[in-house]
Amino acid sequence: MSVKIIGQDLPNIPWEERPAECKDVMWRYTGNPVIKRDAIACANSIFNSAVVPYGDGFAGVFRCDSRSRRMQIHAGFSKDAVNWQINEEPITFIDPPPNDWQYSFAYDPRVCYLEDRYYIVWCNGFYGPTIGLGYTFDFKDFYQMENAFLPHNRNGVLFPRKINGEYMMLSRPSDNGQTAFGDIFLSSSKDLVYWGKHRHVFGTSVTSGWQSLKVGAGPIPIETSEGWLLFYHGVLQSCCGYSYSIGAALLDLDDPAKVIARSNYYLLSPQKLYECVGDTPNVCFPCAALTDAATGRIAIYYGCADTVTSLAFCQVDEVIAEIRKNNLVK
Ligand code: BMA
Repeated sequence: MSVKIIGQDLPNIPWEERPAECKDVMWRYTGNPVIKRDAIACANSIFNSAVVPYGDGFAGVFRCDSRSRRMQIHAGFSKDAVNWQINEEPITFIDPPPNDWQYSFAYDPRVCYLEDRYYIVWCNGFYGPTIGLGYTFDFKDFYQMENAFLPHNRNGVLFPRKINGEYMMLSRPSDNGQTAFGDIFLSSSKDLVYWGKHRHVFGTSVTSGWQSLKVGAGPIPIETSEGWLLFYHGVLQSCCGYSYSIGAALLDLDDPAKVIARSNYYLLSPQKLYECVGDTPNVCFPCAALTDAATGRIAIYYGCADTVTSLAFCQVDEVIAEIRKNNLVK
C-alpha cells in the first residue's frame, strides 16, 4: 500500500470485502441499513449521523427526527459499530450561549476527536441554520460553545488537528430553505471561538452533473501521506428534485484550501431502494468515517433518503488513485 493513513490502527473497524461481481471503488455493506428509522421509540427517522472509536467500542451522535418531526441529536454506543444503542432522550447542552437552539433544532452532526475531547459540530437553529459547536469527554455530558458562524450556514466540519498553529473548519454558507447553491469554504481560528481568514475551497461543476447544484463537506477529513482525504456530498437537480451523491477530494496538507484532486465520477449515488425511497428520495449523505491505518480500510456512515443510516467501504489507496485518474482539477 503506497498511500498511508496518518492515524490510529482500528483492528475492529466494521468491514466486508468487496463482492466478487463489484468493480466499484466504494461498495455497500450487505446488512444495510445498519440503523433503521424506528431504532428508538420516539424516532420518525435516524440518518446523517456521526460515529467515532470510543473506549473498547464506539460512540456516536445521531440525527433523530422525532415523531413530531423535530430535528434533534441523540448520543449512542456500540461494541461493533454496526449494532447501536441510541439514547431515547436527545442531547441537551450545558452552558448554551444565550438565545440559542435548545428550543429550536439540531441536525447533521459531525464528531471530531481533537487534542483531548470529542467536538460535536452540527447544524444549529439560531434564527435559521448555522454551525453549532460543543464538546464531550464521555458522550454523557455535552458542553456547548459559541456558534462558529452567523446564519445561514450548514455542513460544518472540523479538521482533527491544528494546521500551522490554527484550528480549521469547512462549512457551506446557505440560505434558510432548500438552498439551490453551495460551495465549500475553509475558516481558521486560534481558539475555536473566533473564526476568520475565510478561503474558498471548491464549488460546483457544470460538467460533472452529480455535483452541479451544490457541494458540502462530509466526514472529518482523513490525514494521509498524500493530503487530506475529504469525502463530500454533491447535489444534482433533476425534474423530480435534488439527488445527493458521494465523492472525494484530496486537499493540501499544509493549506487545505488548495485542491490537489477531486472526483469527476461519483463514488456512490442513490441506487438501492433504501437510498431512493424515504422521507426525501435519492439521498446518500455521508457524515462520518472510521479508518484503520494498518490496512488502509475506510468505513463510511451515510444517511439514506433522510430516513435510515447505512455503511459503505473503500480502501484509501484505491480512492486516491481513482480521484487522481478521473480528476476534475486541471
Ligand atoms: C440538506 C440537509 C440534510 C438533508 C439533505 C437532503 O439540505 O437538510 O439534512 O439530508 O438536505 O434532504
